[in-house]
Amino acid sequence: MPIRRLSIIESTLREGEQFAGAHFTLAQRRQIAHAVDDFGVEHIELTTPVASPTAQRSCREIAALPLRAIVLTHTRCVVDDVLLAIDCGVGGVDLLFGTSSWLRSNSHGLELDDIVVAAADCIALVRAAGLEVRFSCEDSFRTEPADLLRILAAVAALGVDRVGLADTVGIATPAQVTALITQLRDAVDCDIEFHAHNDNGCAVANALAALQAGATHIDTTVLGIGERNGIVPLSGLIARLHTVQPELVDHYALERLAALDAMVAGILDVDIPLTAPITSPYAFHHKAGMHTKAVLGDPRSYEPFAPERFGIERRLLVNHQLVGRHAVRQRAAALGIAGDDTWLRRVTAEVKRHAGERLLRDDEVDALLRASAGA
Ligand code: HCA
Ligand code: CU
Repeated sequence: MPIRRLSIIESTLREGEQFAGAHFTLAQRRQIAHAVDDFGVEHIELTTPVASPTAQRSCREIAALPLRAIVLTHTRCVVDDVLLAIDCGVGGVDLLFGTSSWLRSNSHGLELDDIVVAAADCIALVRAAGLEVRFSCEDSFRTEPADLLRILAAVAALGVDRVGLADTVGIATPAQVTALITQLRDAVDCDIEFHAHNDNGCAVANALAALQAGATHIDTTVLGIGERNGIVPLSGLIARLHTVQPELVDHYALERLAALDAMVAGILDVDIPLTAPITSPYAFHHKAGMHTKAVLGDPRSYEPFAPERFGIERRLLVNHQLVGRHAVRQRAAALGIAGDDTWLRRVTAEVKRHAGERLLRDDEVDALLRASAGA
């Protein structure tokens, strides 16, 4: 089914802070909030102000920034926590409850009806404050579907703006996500949020399945950071949607994505993962001769989308043994060197001979080309 709506809930300042290597200063939190806002996300989710005095200060400060996005804070279904969240000036509250039998027996010990009662008080408080309210079930995919639907239908009837499903331990398959969201779509009238962990590498695929089955909101973080190996990376979601339904992501500042990932990687002192869609340093590098030949003819031969749309340049590599003569000719032309086909074949063979031992540096390739021009 075509996706009709998408809102991104950018949770780098909540789920992202749960990444083992993350600690943001207040100034960095402001910087990240502005950057994701400039990118154009619809919501920014913050750590609960109950976490620490600094978390509370951050929540108040970020809620007061002149941002286009609605600022939300993650909050347990505890009345005092909800009152503090409201007092911090946020635009909405993301309530959550553990509903799997694991969490019901090992965490809070409540029965289903008690969960709905606890949620009802908190939902009423947020609604009375005129703020957006969401209720989500942690570990939705290890909760009995009948229990899950019963709780979410009950909170939807209490007037929440959104209900959420969370694949807390990253075990769901796209088919399971499709099935559960389809059932939920029939059970509630409100918006549906989906939060996907990436333990099995399926977070982006699951987010797409959720949207196609009728979810409206997807949680992301920059670089996908979060508990364990994280959740849906913003760049992964954008790549996925740009491929299937580009009009859904066209209004975001796509040309800012690479700088956003680089900024957060810099703050965390990590590299952008080399497997990251779009923003990997290698996402638009072409190497083998067959590839570079076709890309020189038409980049679409080996590119799912144009790097220019993201403000990134493609590169054709000539420093290796898989090099083809078309790429060599192009590099030579950039140096102002041209020659006939015999020359081109000879210099390509020369590059291959040297690069058979190791990858060459760019200046080494250029020296070979210059030397062959003089020969
Ligand atoms: C957490 C759990 C959570 C919540 C997701 C949500 C999860 O770390 O508090 O609020 O929908 O993965 O279940 O991130
Ligand atoms: Cu999570």
